[in-house]
Amino acid sequence: TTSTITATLMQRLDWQALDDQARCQALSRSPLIGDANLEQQVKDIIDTVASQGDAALKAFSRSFDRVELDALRMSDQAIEAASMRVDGQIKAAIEQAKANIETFHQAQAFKGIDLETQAGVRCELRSEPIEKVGLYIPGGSAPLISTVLMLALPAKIAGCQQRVLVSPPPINDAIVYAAKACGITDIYQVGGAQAIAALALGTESVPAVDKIFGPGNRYVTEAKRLVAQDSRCVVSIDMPAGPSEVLVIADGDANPDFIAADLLSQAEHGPDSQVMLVTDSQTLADAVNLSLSEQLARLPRAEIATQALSASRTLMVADMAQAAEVSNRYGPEHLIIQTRAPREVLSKIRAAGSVFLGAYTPESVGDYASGTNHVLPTYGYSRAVSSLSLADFSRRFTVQELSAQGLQGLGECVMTLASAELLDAHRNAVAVRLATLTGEEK
Ligand code: HSO
Ligand code: ZN
Repeated sequence: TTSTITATLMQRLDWQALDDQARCQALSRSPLIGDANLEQQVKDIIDTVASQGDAALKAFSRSFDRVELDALRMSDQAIEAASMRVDGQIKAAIEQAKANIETFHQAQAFKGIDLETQAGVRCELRSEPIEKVGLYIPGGSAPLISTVLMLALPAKIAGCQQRVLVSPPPINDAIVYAAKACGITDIYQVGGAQAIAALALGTESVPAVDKIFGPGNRYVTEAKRLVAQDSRCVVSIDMPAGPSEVLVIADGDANPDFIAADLLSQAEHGPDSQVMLVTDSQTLADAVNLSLSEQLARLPRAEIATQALSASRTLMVADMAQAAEVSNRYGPEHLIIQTRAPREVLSKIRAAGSVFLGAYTPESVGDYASGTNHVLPTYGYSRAVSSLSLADFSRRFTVQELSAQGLQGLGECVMTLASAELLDAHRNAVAVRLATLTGEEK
């Protein structure tokens, strides 16, 4: 007999009983907080930074962060002092994570392409590092030391010359240490939308960059979206960002405590985090629910996690093939597969930011230290956007070179297409050259 009644923490739905509209609903994310007020507020912040530069950044720090700054840039002595205060065990953990992340990202080096598409027509694909990059590290209740590694290491490996890190003051000592360990020398104590504006437009002390990376709250996300479209600057952003999420595919063999722990690790990120369990086992779903309530009780961030769980779902499916279908439709940021044959399920997976296979691969290992990047597409963008990689810190460009013989072999084709497009100057650029070549032969 069951003496304790455990409340169902996540809404449970039977996938097969749902019609298409209900299935859409079951996989929906909470709407991104699209408030017109937010856009106007952030626009005002960007304009103030544009007109007042450093003075604006200091004034915003005074009112938003309650910090009085004399210098925005951290001095070498301040970086050194902060690093000294970091515990040895944390330093060792940072070193181990760093080594793995370096290994995995170094292996992503671009190899280039150099070939002939037809005789005498040489085409190349080359890659160059983006020169100036801005890395945003959020402050707040959880100082994301790991995000420093995930951004600064690929930027360094890619060869980006100027790597600027910004974070709201006071910057956590371990963040400063990690930045230094990853070769960052430019650290600015500025956060929020004003930091994004500074990186996009430049101020007296903060240099303008070519691309801005990193997660942040809704002000930061909105600022990234706005500066990417601002005619006063030419700046790109890494990817669109929404709240963090995980989907777990599990069968009756899975360990419910492991799954509950994984769901909670994502749920503790924020009240808007979303966690999904997709399983064919009623027994497992019940056991996970029980374990969730037990583990929740012991979590310092229980309140945040409980809120996240209340907007999360357990979906009952017929089998693992259907579980993969559901996951592909959702396109999760993180996908954990805890089943008898996880690689069999993996072979059916089309869209996910990062995948974690088997009982001994919690999402946490990828968040910190396995070597993969934790900056991943959320909100279903995994259907079109890739997880952050070395390629995001460089740009590709092409080169072509034709020999005389090459142009003779391709000229007719180009002239025909140019004529068909009614673009005579294009046709002539080939024709004048071919004329000199026939001239030479005579
Ligand atoms: N799960 C987060 C990354 C993170 N977790 C950082 C802990 N620290 C988004 O992928
Ligand atoms: Zn995490």
